[in-house]
Amino acid sequence: MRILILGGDGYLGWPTAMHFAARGHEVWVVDNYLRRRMSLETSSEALLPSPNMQDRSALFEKLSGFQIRPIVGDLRSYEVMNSAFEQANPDAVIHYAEQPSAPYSMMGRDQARLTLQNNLDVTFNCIWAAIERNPGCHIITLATMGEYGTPNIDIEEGWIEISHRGRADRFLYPRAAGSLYHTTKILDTDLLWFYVRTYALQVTDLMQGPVYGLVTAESQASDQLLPNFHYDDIFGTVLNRFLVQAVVGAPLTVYGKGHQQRGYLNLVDTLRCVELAALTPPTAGELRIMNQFTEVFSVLALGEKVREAAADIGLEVKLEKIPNPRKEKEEHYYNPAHTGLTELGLKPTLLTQDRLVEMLRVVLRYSDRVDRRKIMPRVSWR
Ligand code: USQ
Repeated sequence: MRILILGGDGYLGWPTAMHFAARGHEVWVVDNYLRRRMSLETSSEALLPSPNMQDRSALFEKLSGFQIRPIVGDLRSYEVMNSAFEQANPDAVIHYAEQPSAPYSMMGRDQARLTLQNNLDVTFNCIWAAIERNPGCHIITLATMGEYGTPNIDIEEGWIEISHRGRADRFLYPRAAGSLYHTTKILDTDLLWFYVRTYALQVTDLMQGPVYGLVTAESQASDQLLPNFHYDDIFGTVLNRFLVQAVVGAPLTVYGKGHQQRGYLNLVDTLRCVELAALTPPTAGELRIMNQFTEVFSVLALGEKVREAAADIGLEVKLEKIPNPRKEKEEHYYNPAHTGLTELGLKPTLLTQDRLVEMLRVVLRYSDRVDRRKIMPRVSWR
């Protein structure tokens, strides 16, 4: 397949590019380094120094023989999007090109506006490039489980049948996000759904939970191929943060009561899920939605797992409940469905003690780069 990856420099975009290239697909990646700039501006640099896309692509080609074609440009410009579509002529577009941080989107008006405009503009341009250039291409968007929030009923995969006054119909599952970032993902889904039903686009919306991990099959050739890995309060997801905190002997930052539950998945499963989606496109006029996670944990349960794994390699770790900087339910019902991707063939990479120890060992190699000032929450919802 010809695959165009929007946001190909990111934590998920770069490993996805290598994953597809190593399987013989033709891959183009586009990025404007927005996340790198935001990290600098907020003093939230990643743990590992990662070469830029051009250098990483060259290194990947040298080590693996597979090519990744980088395009540097801002996809908020329709010209850039159109030109990327022209060069790649994609069978599938994988859209990661969003401001991905909930805390960043809650810093203030400017950051909220950037998140709203960037995320919606890129999705809009992607839709229009598909309509005007490649109406048959499959758009795969990375949405988020956070669109659903934590309702007091079971969460379905995207859709729900509602019976009302003796009649029934199928609707998008009700959404109630907990940050402006998550709200932009709801707006993305609504935008896609409008264009799917009006222009018969083919779209897969993957509702992903927080991702953890850093090593994938392709990055084993060189640490320079590892994705950008954040442990700060703004761009780091909770388990990645806990791994770093454990390694430097900082107490694990459990927000509030720690009973918040989410559906988590390993980075390698993100790549596999996106591949499974790409290999089985929906029909024209279908918005296929799948919940993309493998295991549900509370924050406290995650912390306990990290504590136990760290003890295995002689690290003593404490959990510390700190005031929750976010507005979120700390005690709630959580029962989301997630059968779509397993039915397509996903074999989950579960969070075992061994895998945690493996990740801790990689992070340990970089422990001298950890800046402890980036660990405690700096952004509050209040
Ligand atoms: N949390 C802590 N301690 C920390 C960091 C987070 O207790 O040090 C808690 C949060 O309060 C939250 C949970 O852990 O209850 C998950 O937080 P997170 O920062 O790992 O994830 P989140 O902000 O929701 O966002 C991340 C990605 C986002 C993706 C989302 C999936 O940054 O791009 O969409 O995970 S989901 O959470 O399902 O919406």
